[in-house]
Amino acid sequence: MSEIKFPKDFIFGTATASYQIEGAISSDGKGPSIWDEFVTRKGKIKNNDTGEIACDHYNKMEDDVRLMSELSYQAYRFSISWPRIFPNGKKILNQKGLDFYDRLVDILLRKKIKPFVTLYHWDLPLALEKEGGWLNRDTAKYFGDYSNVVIEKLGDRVSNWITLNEPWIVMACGYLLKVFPPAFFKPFSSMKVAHNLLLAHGFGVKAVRENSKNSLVGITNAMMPVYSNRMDKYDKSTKRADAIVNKLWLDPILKGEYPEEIRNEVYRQNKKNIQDDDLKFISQKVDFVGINNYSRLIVKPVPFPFYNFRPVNPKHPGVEFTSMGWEVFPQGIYELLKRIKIEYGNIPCYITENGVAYNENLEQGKLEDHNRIKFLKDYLFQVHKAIVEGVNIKGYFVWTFMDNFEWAEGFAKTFGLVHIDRNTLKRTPKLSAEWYSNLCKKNSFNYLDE
Ligand code: IFM
Repeated sequence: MSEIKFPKDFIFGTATASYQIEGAISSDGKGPSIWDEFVTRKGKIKNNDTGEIACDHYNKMEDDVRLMSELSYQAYRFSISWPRIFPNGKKILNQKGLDFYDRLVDILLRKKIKPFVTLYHWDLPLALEKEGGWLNRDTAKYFGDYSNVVIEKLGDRVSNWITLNEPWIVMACGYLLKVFPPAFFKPFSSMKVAHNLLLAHGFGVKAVRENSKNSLVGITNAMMPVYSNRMDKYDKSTKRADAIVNKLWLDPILKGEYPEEIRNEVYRQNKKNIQDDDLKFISQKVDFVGINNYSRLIVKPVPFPFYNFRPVNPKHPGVEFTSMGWEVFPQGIYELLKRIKIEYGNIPCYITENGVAYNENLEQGKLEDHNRIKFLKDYLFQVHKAIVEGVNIKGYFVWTFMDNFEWAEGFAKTFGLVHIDRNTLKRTPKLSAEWYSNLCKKNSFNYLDE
């Protein structure tokens, strides 16, 4: 059977994030985020790109939503820029910032596009970084205050909330690899960062429960199946990698405890930071989990304390990589989904991001990205297989609606269904945008045709 049909109420959407698309970094009273500062550091971003203009979505929002609607996309996952709402991270509200998202939600609903709102997709107010950022437990509390304000305003119309996007990436890229702000190397306080992020998630859940009774709330994690480079055994460092990459961000929330493999280290690094009821707070009931998946992780053991693994690239014949250098590994999404069913009680889940960057250019005004369509089909085939096997998957979001600021890679890497001309900012749907549009309309796709 080549027709792949999804359940009737399955939701297909696209995803973006504030700093990656909005631009207008100081318009209407917005304060600086850690990214506004980081992009000015020499050598940190490819081609010295910045999010100053990005896709200028702040000014082109109505046109962007119109295009989404013309393409029949059913849902839109976007994030709120915390420093647009609280320029200094706390206390003094910037009403104009809040009004922007208020309008966005109204316009989406008018077009019958379901909003999924992420409260934190990496643009921490710079003022809070100066007070210690995610190393400071208070940041989690301020996140709760900010969330209360946003949900109080939008919670009468938005019914799906995501507290944090990919806390593992926040920790790994910001506090280990130095490729994202604050660009520290702190392997022996990274578990403090993790705990404070999880606490922030708890404050986000509480804010949803208190301000929007009918809403659903979850967290979005970057998940990857972890393999050993020896392929023959699941050794200690592979287990450790899996505990840090995957379990650390789900076990405390869904099981109320840190994973056994790393528990001692988590408590050691959090001696004065963890308080008695924290795990109870972190494990308040969530309604779904979001999974972002692009590839898998293969690791080799190294003699480094705690972080005793390093990633390695596969070399087997036929292996394919995207322009990010990530292995194309569709079966990985299936493995993760099965794991959610088996290990986490089949909680409802969304694929909140999946997609691909390839090197590509418009040719005579068109972009025929057959490779992206193939990628999406292969991953969706695996998602479908998991649904057939009883995994409770509610929806799927392509990363991303339009080409945008890909963090340290600047604009060099394009994940969008819609091409953005970097000079004119003209939006041109790629062939994949049309293909996805058909999928949204029919709720199915044919594996063999386009
Ligand atoms: O662009 C990012 C997004 O912000 C978070 N998830 C991964 C995407 C691709 O790198």
